[in-house]
Amino acid sequence: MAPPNEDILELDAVVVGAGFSGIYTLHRLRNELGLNVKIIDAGSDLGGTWHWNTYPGARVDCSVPTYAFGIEEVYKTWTWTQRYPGQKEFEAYFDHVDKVLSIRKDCIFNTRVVSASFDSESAKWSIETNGGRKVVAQYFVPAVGFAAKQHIPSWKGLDSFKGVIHHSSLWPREPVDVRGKRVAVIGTGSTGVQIIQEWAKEAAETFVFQRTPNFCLPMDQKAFDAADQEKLRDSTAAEFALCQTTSQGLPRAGPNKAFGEMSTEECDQILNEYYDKGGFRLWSGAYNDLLVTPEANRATYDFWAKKTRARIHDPVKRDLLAPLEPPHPFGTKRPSLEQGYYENFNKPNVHLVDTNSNPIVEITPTGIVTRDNKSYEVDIIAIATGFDASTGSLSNMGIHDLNGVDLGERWREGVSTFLGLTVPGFPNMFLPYSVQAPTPFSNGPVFIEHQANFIRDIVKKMKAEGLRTIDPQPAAAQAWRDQVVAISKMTLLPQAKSWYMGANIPGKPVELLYWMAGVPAYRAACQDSIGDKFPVVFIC
Ligand code: N01
Repeated sequence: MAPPNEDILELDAVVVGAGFSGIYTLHRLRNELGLNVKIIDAGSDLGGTWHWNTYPGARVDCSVPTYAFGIEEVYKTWTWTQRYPGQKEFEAYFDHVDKVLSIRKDCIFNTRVVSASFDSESAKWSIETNGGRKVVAQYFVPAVGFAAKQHIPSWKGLDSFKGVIHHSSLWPREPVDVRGKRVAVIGTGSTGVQIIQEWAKEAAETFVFQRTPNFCLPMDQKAFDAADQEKLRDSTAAEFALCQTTSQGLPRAGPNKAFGEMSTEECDQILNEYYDKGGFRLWSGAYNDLLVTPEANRATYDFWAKKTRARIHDPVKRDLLAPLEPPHPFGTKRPSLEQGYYENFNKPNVHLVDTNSNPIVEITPTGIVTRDNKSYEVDIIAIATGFDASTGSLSNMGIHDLNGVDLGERWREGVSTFLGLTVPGFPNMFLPYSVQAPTPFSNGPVFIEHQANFIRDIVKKMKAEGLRTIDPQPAAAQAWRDQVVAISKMTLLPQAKSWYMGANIPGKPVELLYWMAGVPAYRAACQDSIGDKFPVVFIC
């Protein structure tokens, strides 16, 4: 037997990414099964998306205490200061997570995985990093989230800008001072809205470049006082338990009536109540067919537009921010939660540039030029143009199948997975919080916990049955893909050019990237696959 090569790190499992899904997976495999596991992360610390997204105003818009680890030792020893905490509070939270679960000691930071391939003979993944380090492991878990690959449009002159310019998720850790400056924000998704809210407070002039309006809903933000915190301590376990039963993994049940089953008065009452209470209630739906029935959807849109238009003084801005005719059905692109977003546009120094009518054609050394030849001179630009969601990062990591074909190549015409977690030809690879799973239609940490538990259960089963590898059957993946497509066709989602549909990236196949039938049904499908169906859906 050849002596072990000391330059090669030998592990049971390699996890890529130190965010919620990577940490959960490490915790389950290492702390519960006793596996030798390491996380590799390109960043310098824990947090994943909460490590990278340091842009001004970065804040979660899914509420705590259940946007968090449902691990008792973690939540019982942590106190939140507000319902929707900001990025800094998450940094402190991940520090706390490390104190409780000892995660950092098994992390390799500032390191990027550049290739991974499976060797059938040894039944191990061989992984290489940008520093030339080699790691081998039986299990490979790219846990990179959906927002790891930035989308930066290829505007002419982008590199020529002489001022400060950053993509939102490559933001410097030291603050960018906008006082007295002319600033531009390109993009009005969740990120753009949060930056605009911050910059409009301090900048001399703020130019907002909007292509499609975001149907923002009021954030029901709340600073927790000592009494609130005490109450939360008592209720958190029950809230997490409730999350296990609901469709989106949120601590509230969804609506149980369809639009057609409600009277006009009942609809009005509930729409008003949900809007006034704030949060995503209106998106979760006043009725259960919001994303299915065009009339139901239009009723919510018209209600939202009326409420929003009343907040905007200027008629031109009003028609751009909340048009009478919706550019896409309500909720088919992700709405944001706002705090005074629309009122910012009533200030004379906050300008709205419509890049739908006049796209950006060039970035110059001093500003931004649109197709109508208007030039906007600015000192600072925030590029808030989003991400090549989910597939972008996985397709660029150099992951190869048993025949040496790259995962990006395999997905060139469309995504195919089994359960959104495994891919035929990539044995012992698991993809938490990724494609063809409820990912962005769920409360992230709660949903991720299901997937991490499933990975743990499958590894446990393999150990118990002496299996070296599992690989999903191509037929099982085809059937899963067919389900994703069939569910997509039942909804209004294909009517929007959203990142959910891959439609925000030029050349990316347009298809619904996620599985829309809810977390409990997803969990049941996972359980089925390791029960009686196991020999049918997996090749061992
Ligand atoms: O990205 P986005 P994001 N020229 O893709 C515009 C999560 N998140 O970073 O809509 C001009 O949503 C684009 O216009 P259009 C959350 O799940 C959560 O904001 O394609 N404009 C759009 O306005 C979210 O959904 C939180 O027409 C261009 C914007 O850029 C996801 O991350 C906070 C353009 C991109 O919006 C992504 O959000 C932040 C071009 N060439 C993010 N290309 C919270 O929890 C794109 N745009 C609070």
